[in-house]
Amino acid sequence: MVMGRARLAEVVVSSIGVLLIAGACAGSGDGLSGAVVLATPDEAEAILPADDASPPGNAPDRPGGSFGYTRYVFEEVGDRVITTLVEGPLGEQVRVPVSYQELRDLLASGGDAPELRLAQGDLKTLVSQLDSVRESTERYRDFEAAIADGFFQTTDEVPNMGAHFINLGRSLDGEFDPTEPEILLYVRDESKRWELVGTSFILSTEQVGSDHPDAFAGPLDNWHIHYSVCTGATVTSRSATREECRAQGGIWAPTLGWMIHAWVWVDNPLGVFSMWNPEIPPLVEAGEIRPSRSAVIEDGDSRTLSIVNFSFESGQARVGESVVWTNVDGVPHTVTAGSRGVASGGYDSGLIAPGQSFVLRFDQPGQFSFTCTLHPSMTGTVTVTE
Ligand SMILES: [Cu+2]
Repeated sequence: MVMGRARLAEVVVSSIGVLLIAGACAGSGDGLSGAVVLATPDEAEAILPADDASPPGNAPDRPGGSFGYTRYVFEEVGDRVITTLVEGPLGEQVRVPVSYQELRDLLASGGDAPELRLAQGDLKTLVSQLDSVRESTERYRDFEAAIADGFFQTTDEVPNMGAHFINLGRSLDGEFDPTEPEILLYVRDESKRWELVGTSFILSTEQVGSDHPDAFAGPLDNWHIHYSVCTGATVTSRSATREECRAQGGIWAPTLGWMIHAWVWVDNPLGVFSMWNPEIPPLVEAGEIRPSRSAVIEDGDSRTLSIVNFSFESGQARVGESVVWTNVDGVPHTVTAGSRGVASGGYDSGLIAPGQSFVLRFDQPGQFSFTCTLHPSMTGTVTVTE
C-alpha cells in the first residue's frame, strides 16, 4: 500500500473552500486528487448548508464525489441528481490516512505528527478510545456471540468494507460509547465463516442534533450521513427516491444519522476512520486480472481518465478516439457499461488492478455511462461528439 499512502497525503478541507465535486470537470489534472476541486467563493456561498448535517442548497446537474474523500456525494437517483452523503464538519476537516496501529506506534514512541492536528493528550485519549473499541468487541470475533447479543445483518458484503450487522438497542440509545459500537463489520473467510474485520458507530440526528458529533478525541473522525436510503428485500442498502424504493418493496428512510467506521480489527492503511479498507476483500487474485483488452492504442488520439479515491473522472472524446482508464487507486475496479454497479451489457473491462489501464475506442457519438461492478457508488460518463 506504499503507493496509495503517498498519493493520499494530507488533505485538509476548510469551511471556506467548501468542496464542490468535479464530476463535471472532465479531465482536469489539478493534481489535488483528481476527483475534487475547490468551488469558487460564489459557488461555495450557493451550496453552503445551514448546519453540519444538511445537504447543500443546490446539487450539481451531474453525479460526483467520492465516499470518504469529499464533503458531499451526489448521485443520480431516478431522473434527478441528489445529495446522498454528507461527511465531516462544516469547519476544518483533517483527513490523514493514519491507521489504528500507526496511532498506537506514534503514542508509544512519543512522536509528534503535526499534520494530525492532535495534541499529545488527545492522541492518548484517542488511542485509549480505540483500544476500548477493540477490547469490547473481542468477544464478537465469535459471530454467534454477536447474534446472541442482538446484532443482525443489514447489508450484504460490501467490497472493501464488509457486511454490516447492527444492534438496534445500542442505536436507539443516542449515546456515543467506545465500548458499545452499534455496528459490527464481518466478511466471510474461505470456509464461509464470518470473520470480524471492523466496527461502526451510528448516532441519530434526532438525538445528537445536526452538529457534527464530538465523539472520538481529535479532528480525525469525520462522521458521515447517508440520505435517501432504501433497504430492500435483499439486504443491501442504497440511495433511492421514496417512490422507487416503495415500488421495489423496500423500506425508505430520509437519513440514518451520523455514522463512522473504526477499523480496529483489520488495520486500514487509508485511515482508522476511513469508509473503505483496501485490506478487506475483494483482493486481487492474480488469476482474476484480465489483461486490458487493447493495451496498445494502434492509431488515433486518446484521452486518459484516472480512477482515484473510489471515483471516476468523467470525460469527453471525439468519434474515433480512444479513452484510457488508468487505475491509480489502491484497490481493483472495473469499467463496465451501466450505472450504479449494474451492467447494462456492452463493454466490460473485467478487474483493472492498481496501476493497470483499460482502453476503449468510441466509434459512435452519444453519452456513455459506465460504473464499477465492485463499487456501485462509482459512476461516470463519456460524452462522445462528432
Ligand atoms: Cu470500484
